[in-house]
Amino acid sequence: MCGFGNMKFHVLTIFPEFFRGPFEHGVIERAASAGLIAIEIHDLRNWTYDRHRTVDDRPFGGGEGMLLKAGPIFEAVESIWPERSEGKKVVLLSAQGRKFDQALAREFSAFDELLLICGRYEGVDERVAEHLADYEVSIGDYVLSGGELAAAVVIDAVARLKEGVLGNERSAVFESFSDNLLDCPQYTRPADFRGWKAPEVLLGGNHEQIRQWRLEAARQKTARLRPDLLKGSCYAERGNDQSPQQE
Ligand code: 9D3
Repeated sequence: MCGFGNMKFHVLTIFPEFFRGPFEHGVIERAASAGLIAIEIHDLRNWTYDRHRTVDDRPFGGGEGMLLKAGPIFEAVESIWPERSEGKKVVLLSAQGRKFDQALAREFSAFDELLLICGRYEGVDERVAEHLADYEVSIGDYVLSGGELAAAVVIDAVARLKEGVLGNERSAVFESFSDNLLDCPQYTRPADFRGWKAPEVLLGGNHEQIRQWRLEAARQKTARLRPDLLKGSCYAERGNDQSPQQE
């Protein structure tokens, strides 16, 4: 576990309705009900003062599309947090950001409050990244329509690291990516499904054999699907001496 005490997430968005769904299920909903985390959604248009509640404008120098203006975003953050402090961090979700990963999720889980700004349109006035945000974060190398889904991903990954959010404390500690290996393949009943058999070794009670099979199966699956994870891992140099695919 990383963070102790409860944690508050603020989301600044032009689509507040988007967040009705994602946090109303499972682990995150239970953590919010138990008061371990709190999530507040803020409509960026509350910090506009014109008749059309304008949040966007055309880019200087020309170019496609519209940008989110700096003004409403700065005013929103300054009214949500009249004072900034070490435990409060502003995170801009943008396609140009540093890639989010489990290490950054752990770093975030140590803070008291996060304020996530969701980009939209073709982007956000750069002064938000330069002078307001503590972090500029992307969730991966693909194009989304905006930062809302990304904010939901970040909140999910961070919230579940807080003390008490998962029923079982061990789950967050012994998790995939903690040692550069994917989880091992797992099977449940029936042992024979449409002729595809669960590995025999898992049906017996030899725990040492099972442990060895799982490690080797995880190593092989990681090598096949995520060879990038194995680089620098202590499992990278192991010979292909065991064969988990056949029992
Ligand atoms: C001119 C090129 N633009 C469109 C293809 C760049 C661009 C602008 C705005 C690309 C995406 C977006 C909206 N995306 C996000 O705000 C975003 C995002 C993403 O697209 N991918 C991964 N993580 C994130 S976090 C926010």
